[in-house]
Amino acid sequence: MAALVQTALRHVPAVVESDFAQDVIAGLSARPKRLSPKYFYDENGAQLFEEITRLPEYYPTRCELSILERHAAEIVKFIPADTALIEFGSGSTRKARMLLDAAPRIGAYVPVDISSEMLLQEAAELKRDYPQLTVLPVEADFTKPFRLPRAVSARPRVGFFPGSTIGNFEPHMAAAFLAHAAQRLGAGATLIIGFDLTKDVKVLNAAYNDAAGVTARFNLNLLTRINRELGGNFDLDKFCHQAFYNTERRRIEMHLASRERQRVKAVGRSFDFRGGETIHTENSYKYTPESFNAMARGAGWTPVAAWTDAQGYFMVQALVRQG
Ligand code: AVJ
Repeated sequence: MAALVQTALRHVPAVVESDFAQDVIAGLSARPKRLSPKYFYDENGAQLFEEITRLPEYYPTRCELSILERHAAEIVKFIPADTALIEFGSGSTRKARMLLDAAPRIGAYVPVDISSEMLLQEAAELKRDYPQLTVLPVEADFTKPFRLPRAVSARPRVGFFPGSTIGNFEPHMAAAFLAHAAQRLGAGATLIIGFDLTKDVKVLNAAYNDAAGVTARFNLNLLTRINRELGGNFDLDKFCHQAFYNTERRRIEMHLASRERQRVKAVGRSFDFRGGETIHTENSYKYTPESFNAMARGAGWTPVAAWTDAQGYFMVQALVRQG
């Protein structure tokens, strides 16, 4: 009996310990079912997201790039000499490079990202292109507390959080993130942050329901990832992508809807789906300049400047820490 128990224990796969495994078990056991959008970004998901950013319907990336391009000189006025620029969830360094080019006196660049492969590769390429710059990648889930490298403690600190990633957080979590960022970046800190604005519902819905179906593949890739990494048996033909703007809550919701009643296995467990039941995979909150300012003020920041694109679709703001 003891031997049997031991054998069983030895065969418990290591994945049971991972955050991903735990979150999948909890999320698929919850009512309504849910999964965190942070798990979209495995290698394939990161690639699909890059593809999304080039879709004609997906305006946020283009709008933010146009803002950074047009206003870089003004934006970097909020970045003191020898600053450590700390980017949350960097992925590609394309946007940071626009600031680095406009403010060559930035002393250190600290990309913080959950996906180590892309992080280290991008950091190495940046180091090559900016030999004067100290590059200190931090592999961490920036939604949780993490330590800044000791080497940045003597420098002024500017946070950089582009891409409207903050839109993925529930409003109370977004406020908590901003408050933690204020603490972590310390006295005198600045935060440069990009967020998506409310707009015509047709424009919003089209951005998350592209004609080429890339967003659908991006959403469904979460199931592929569970199949591969957590021994799942999701049949992708039995789920479909759903995305719609929830006007009351000012957010795009993405779901994966079960086309029929079915039972699926993952992480060694079974999960039952009713026909039409969904897994809620993402919220993408849209703000008005006023609603964002109110949240930032409540979290210890003072908005000092804001820039938008020609259509008024997207906003980049500079915030300075209160007190
Ligand atoms: C990376 C969170 C900004 O919310 O628009 C794009 C992710 N999801 N299409 C967004 C996403 C579907 C994106 N963010």
